[in-house]
Amino acid sequence: MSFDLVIKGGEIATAEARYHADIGIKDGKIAAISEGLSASDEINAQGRLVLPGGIETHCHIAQESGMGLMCTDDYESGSRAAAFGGNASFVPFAAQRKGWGVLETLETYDGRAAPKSYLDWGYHLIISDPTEAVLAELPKAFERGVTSFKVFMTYDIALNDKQFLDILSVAKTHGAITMVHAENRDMIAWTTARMLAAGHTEPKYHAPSRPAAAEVEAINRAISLARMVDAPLFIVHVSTEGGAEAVRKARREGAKVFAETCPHYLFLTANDLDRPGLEGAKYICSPPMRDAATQDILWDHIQRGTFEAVTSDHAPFSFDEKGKFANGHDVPFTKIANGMPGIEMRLPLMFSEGVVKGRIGLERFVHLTATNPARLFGMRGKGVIAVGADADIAIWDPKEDWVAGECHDDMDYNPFEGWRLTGRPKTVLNRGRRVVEDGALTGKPGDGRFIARAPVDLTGFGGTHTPELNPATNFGADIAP
Ligand code: DUC
Ligand code: ZN
Ligand code: ZN
Repeated sequence: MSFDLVIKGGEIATAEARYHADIGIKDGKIAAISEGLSASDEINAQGRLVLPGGIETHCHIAQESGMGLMCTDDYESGSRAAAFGGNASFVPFAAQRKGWGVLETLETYDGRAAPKSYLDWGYHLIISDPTEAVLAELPKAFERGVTSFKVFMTYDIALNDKQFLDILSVAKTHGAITMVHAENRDMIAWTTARMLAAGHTEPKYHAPSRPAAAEVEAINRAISLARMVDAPLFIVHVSTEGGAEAVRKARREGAKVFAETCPHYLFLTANDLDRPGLEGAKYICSPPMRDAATQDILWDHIQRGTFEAVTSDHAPFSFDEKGKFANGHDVPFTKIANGMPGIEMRLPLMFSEGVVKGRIGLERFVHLTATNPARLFGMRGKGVIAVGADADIAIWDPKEDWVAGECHDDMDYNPFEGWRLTGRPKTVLNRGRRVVEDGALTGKPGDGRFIARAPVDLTGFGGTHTPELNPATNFGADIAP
């Protein structure tokens, strides 16, 4: 058999196993995994780890914030940074603006992504205006391979519970999964108003303005709604003990409830918001970081399998008047752009602080950062090293000792700057194309392809649950029997 490229002599690690073998690649796919393979084009992976390329399923790229502010990274800089961070594909959001249709939204994002992305990409469709017309148009999203939605329970784009149920039931009918930003809007509004009235306007008040209770309440409510119609639910950026416990309990009881947490909840705390001057603004993100005790609890949930994924929630706003301070420098924390970068740091942080420090095994690292997101979000042929799969591969130097500094995004800060880490992705292939090789950019913008995703595959994800809502008799809700 002839190959276009062979990766030779590395240690392959998947979500199940570790072993030494060569990988033969042909036409962008893995064609053979064996010993003694050769080709005229070879990558020497001696002493290196050969992993499924990371899949980043929570990142904001070329997307306007709730304030209407375009984020700092477009598909070129965002996918470039993702690749340097060991990712071979990503799934940013396509955000419906009020009044926009479904296809209008997706086509707008196609125009932003297709000419620029170094990596294969898909979209989660954010629904902020679920009118009858939009609900009727949603099947068009499935036809195009957009099989996940995201809704908000906070901000101006928050849906009410009826609208949330509409989305859940349409998603269920078509085999999609609904993601949710779960924080209680009114609890936050109430707390924030009191803080501002008391003159508490600095960045450090961002954290107490969004108390853990607001997240826990919203997660429990989101779970109740999803269980009522037996629809799959994915809770993004869980930051609290109560939220993680609610997910765990729901899963134990057989509900199709899944969740992620993010590196900033594992490695940073609310104290970072209290850095001198306006430095704390760099760490404003929602939900806010909590405390060191919560970090330990979230790690414990990672170890116990509560989370399906660890994602970056890359939401880049530069530390200047185009980003964080678009409303001015002398403004309360509520007017500072919300979000932090992290797409290039997610995998190195999880490898160094998770795998190298013995908190998680390498197999779980692969599971949380590639294999499981691919499965949950219908990315067939990605997230695995197997014959027939896309040759999406990250080759790591597991021993490199380095200090985090500037990233390859368009941002002017890295919240993890100065962190000393062990292990670094060196070469990343997307469908057999070298995007990054030995730490240098070799890919081209526009080489990535749109990933038409399959419906969510829940095989093996635990028990089933009898919905209280009987579609034959209750309210005519549009759910599958
Ligand atoms: N939610 C996100 O998912 N990302 C950035 C900010 C936010 O509120
Ligand atoms: Zn969010
Ligand atoms: Zn986000």
